[in-house]
Amino acid sequence: MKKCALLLVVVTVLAFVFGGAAFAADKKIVVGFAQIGAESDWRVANTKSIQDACAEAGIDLRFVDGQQKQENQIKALRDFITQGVDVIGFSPVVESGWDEVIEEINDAGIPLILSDRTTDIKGDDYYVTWMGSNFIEEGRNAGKWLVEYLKKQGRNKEQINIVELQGTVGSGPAIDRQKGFVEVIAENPNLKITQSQTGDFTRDLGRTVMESFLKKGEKIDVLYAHNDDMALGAIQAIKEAGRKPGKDIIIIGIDGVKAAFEAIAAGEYNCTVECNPLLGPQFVDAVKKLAAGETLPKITYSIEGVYDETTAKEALPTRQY
Ligand code: GYE
Repeated sequence: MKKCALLLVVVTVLAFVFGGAAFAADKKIVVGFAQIGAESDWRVANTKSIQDACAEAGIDLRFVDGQQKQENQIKALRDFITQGVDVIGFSPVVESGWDEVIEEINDAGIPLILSDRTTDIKGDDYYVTWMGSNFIEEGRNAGKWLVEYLKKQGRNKEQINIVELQGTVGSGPAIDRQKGFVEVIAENPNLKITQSQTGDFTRDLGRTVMESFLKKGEKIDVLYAHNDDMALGAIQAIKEAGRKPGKDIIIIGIDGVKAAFEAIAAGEYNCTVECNPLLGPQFVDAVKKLAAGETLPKITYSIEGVYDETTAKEALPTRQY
C-alpha cells in the first residue's frame, strides 16, 4: 500500500516536471475566459466562436465580458483563480498593467492561454500558447493596398491627406496597425496622415470622431480605420456631411466583417483587411492538448487576406462573420 502511494507521488511529480497534463482530464474541464467586451462585430463573432466550440466539446465555460474595462478583466481573472478553474483564456484589452494578476495566475499553477491580443510582459514563460493575428502585417497590408490603388487611379504623385481612426488606446492591434501602416506610408512622400484620433473600436465613436475630422474643413482624401466598425460609423458621418464615401473619400478598414463586405459591394467602402475572429476551435484544441499533456506552440498566426471592389462581392456569400 505504502509502495503504491509512493509510486503515485513519483508519477505525479514526474508528470508535473516533464510537462504532463496540467489538470485531471477524466472530469469535465472548467475554463474561465476573460473577454474584452462586445465593442465590434468582430468581437461578437469571436465570443460566439469560443462559446460554440466550448459547448460542442462539453467544456464548462465561465465566460466574463469585461465591457472594455481593464479593472473588470482583472476582477474576472482573480475570480477564476478563486474558483480553481483548470485553464484560463484571456484577451487583454490593453497591453500594460497585467504583471501582478498574471503572477497570481502563474503562482496558482493555472495554465494561461492568450487569444487575440497580447501583453507587454517580457518573455513568454507566463502563458502556454497564444493564437491570433499579425496586426503589424495587417497595417502594412492596408498601406500597401492604398499605394497600389492610388497608382491605378493615376494619383500616385498627388498630395494625399489621410485621417486615421485608431483602436483602443494602448491595445496591441491599435499600436501595431498604426506601426505597420505608417511604415508603408513613410516610403511614399505624397502620403500624409493629417489627423489621428481613437474611436475605441466602436461604431458610435467612429461616427463622432469622423464628424469632428470633417468639421475642421481640411482636405480629406482617405480614411484609414483600425477596424470596420469605426469605418462604418464614419461612413454615416461622411454621408451626413454631403460627401460620397468610397468615392470622395477612400475608405480602408480592418476585420472583414459582413457589413464591410456589403458596404464594399454597395460602392461605399473600398478595402477591408481580413482579421479572423473564429478562434474558438483553435482555443478548444489547445485546451484539449493541454489536458493530454502535449506541448503547444508559443505562437499561432491566423492566415488572412485583403478584399476590395474586385473581390468582395464574389466572396460575400461565403463569409462566416
Ligand atoms: O479588430 C476589433 C476588435 O483585437 C483584433 O478588436 C481585435 C480587434 C478587432 O474590437 O474590431
